[in-house]
Amino acid sequence: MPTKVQKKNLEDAPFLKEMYNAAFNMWRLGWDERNGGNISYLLKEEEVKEYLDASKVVRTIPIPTSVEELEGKFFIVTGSGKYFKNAKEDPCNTFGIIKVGERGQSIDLLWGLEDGTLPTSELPAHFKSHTERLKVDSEHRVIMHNHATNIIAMTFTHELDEAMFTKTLWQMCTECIVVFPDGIGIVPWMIPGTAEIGLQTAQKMKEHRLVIWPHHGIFGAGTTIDETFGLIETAEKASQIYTAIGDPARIKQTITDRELADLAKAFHVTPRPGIIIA
Ligand code: 2HA
Ligand code: ZN
Repeated sequence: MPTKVQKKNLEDAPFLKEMYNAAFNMWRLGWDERNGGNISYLLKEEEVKEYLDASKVVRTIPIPTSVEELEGKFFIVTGSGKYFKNAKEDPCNTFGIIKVGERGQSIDLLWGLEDGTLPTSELPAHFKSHTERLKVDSEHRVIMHNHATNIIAMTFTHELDEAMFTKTLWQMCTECIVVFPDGIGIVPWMIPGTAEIGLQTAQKMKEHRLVIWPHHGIFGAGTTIDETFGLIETAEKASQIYTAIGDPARIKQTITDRELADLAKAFHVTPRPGIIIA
């Protein structure tokens, strides 16, 4: 008789720990007040199957915007209305493990969201962004959204021109151009949670791993939770410095275009064209 392989305890899964630590840290940093923020993390099938029987579906949830390209893929996602403050203490209600169903028209919940809640309200933006990032980077796995305070502040005081915004951030800390040479995408102000904001965010994700929602927050994409968190953290730090400076007229010196070009060369990154003139 074939012996059934014992599944490991999901509470010990490294991907779950990464999720609750990221969510908790985003709250701790003041970026996710109340139920703000959401994360989705593409998991490998083998990874999920160590912990779960993928044929055991808890419930099937229809999704308004189909994502055919993601059919059969597994994700761990944050739940709608969840307070990241509680993420560490309440993982089985805060997070859900889902599999995208046939033709990407529904999702099967395999674990979590035990109180009956739905996955994040920003699922359209997450799914469409995953689709676009996977086209440009086969290692892509994480989409993260939060309400990074100084990024939001800067969307009131700075022009919302992508090239200008990117250049200002690059000038605020030496490491910025190295961490996000692809620059920042910015969508117009829109109603959150809609298919439209999801589509426009994903369009920007074709060329940028950071997309700003004016007066709301930021989306980041990356290959790991740490890398994605670090990307947002770096942009937020640059915005914090911009905001600490206050009136840009107070700036007496900055990193010059020549220096930005030298930095990019030294760290072997290609800055998005049309931003620095050197
Ligand atoms: O409620 O951040 O954008 C979670 C959000 C919506
Ligand atoms: Zn939000």
